[in-house]
Amino acid sequence: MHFVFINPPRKIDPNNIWSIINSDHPPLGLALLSSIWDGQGHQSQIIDAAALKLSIPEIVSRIQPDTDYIGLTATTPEISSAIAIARGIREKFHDMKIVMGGVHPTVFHEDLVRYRFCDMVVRNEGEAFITELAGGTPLHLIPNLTWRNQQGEIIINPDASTYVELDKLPFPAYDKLPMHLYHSTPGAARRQPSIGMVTTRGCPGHCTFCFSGMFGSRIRFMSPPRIIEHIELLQKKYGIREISFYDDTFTAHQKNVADLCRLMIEKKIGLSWSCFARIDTVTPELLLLMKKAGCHQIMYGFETPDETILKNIDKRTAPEQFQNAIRWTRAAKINIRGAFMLGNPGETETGLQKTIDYAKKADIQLAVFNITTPYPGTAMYNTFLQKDSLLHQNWDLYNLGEPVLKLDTVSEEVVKQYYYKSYREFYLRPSFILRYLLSMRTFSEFSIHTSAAFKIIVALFRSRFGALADRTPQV
Ligand code: B12
Repeated sequence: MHFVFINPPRKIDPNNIWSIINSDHPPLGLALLSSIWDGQGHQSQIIDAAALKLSIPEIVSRIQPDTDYIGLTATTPEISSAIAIARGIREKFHDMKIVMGGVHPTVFHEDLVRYRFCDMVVRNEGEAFITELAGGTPLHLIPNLTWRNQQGEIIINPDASTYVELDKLPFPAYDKLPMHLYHSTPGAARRQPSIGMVTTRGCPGHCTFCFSGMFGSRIRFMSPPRIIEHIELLQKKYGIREISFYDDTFTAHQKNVADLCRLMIEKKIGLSWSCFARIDTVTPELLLLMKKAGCHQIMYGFETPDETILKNIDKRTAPEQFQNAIRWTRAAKINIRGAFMLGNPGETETGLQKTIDYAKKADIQLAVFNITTPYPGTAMYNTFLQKDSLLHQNWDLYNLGEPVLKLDTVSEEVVKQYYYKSYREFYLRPSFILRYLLSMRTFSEFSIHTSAAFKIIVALFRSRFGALADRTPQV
């Protein structure tokens, strides 16, 4: 049987800063499912329409009539693209079975099937579904599946009782992907070619803005030897020289990270890398070891220096902890990319300025400012939905650059203005520009970062007054 997996193209306003700073990351979920499907004796293809920048008609024209299943993945801002692809395919091939999965379909599984946007939705992890379908298990016995039977009834199968063990998974089907097109976020990679990797699933955090329900609250890890095997494959086959570890909290299990670093050093793996971490999961010793193993940048989610807001979003960190994490990281000679949120519940105009001032004063080398976005499935989304305080449900605009929350303490116009102000104030400081230029070590590093910086500056000036986008829903 033939499965075609599709990563939808991104629909993002070119003035949105994320259209410039987003990485091109391989659709690892789809690539894993493709590996499993082929491993059971079937065939599959992956169309990474996001990396290839394909239009909907171009995607539809690549589908062969003998395809049995179409598999679409979608985050919230990608769902309208996924639906448009499904419609295009339906018009041409009436009987092809369309399956959706990923974060957004997991939350809206019933609606997507009920309104016939697709035939089935796989909730949460997709590996068990693919294994069962490939082995011929009838649909009613496949866990995590929401589907429509022949009578047109919606059936919601029970949740799986277990999660997958990461070491037991095959490698993603990299050979089916346009590997030359992937790269890390500008500013995150020192060397090219670079690529993103995910070595854990689940998150012990409780942040109200994050959808961590997908993979459960118990965090699962790939073992250090398996991570090394994976890295070696990427190095040998694709010449990868830098990895961005996109795990929600790479340092959640300090012993695992320390073991991985020791293995990297012992095996002279010769890789440069960056990761995401929580400020309360690092120690001076761990940071020194990470540096020795090739880590040159950590992204910390500081979010805000305001203690009350940190409590409102259940971040479970305190501003006093920021300083230690920054000092230890810089002492280990690792750069910091700070992530900040603007427009959280309880935010005021003075608070917005305080966040920007904090970012400018702290010893951090890069900063990312996002407008708080309550993704469906999160506690924040549910709270604001219940009190009728979501400004809109145009999923295309759930992109971290448009206000979604109606706040009593600050208007959406002010939040949007401070969003652009944050980038202007942080990045257009002469001291920042000089320090940044001096930190470039190679011409390729210089050209990659400078072209991204140039695009950001153009976007900042074009959107000088931070007008709000048209919110008419697309779907
Ligand atoms: C790497 C990453 C990125 C990368 C690449 C995104 C991508 N498309 O792969 C970059 C930096 C580009 C990115 C961008 C954004 N991201 Co992001 N990202 C991640 C991150 C950290 C890892 C993704 C990953 O590779 N996971 C590992 C793979 C194996 O899991 P998976 O893709 O979910 O697939 C599994 C299941 O979902 C399921 N499945 C998925 N698709 C399908 C399809 C079928 C047919 C089936 C059967 C099953 C199935 O099976 C897979 C195997 O179990 C996740 C958090 C996380 N830990 O997953 C956030 C996450 C997906 N991102 C998030 C967000 C908010 C964004 C942005 C919207 C932010 C923005 N700036 O606008 C953009 C969206 C742009 C885009 N195209 O996605 C949110 C999504 C929330 C939401 N409801 O949309 C997440 C969940 C983070 C969070 N906790 O809030 N992101």
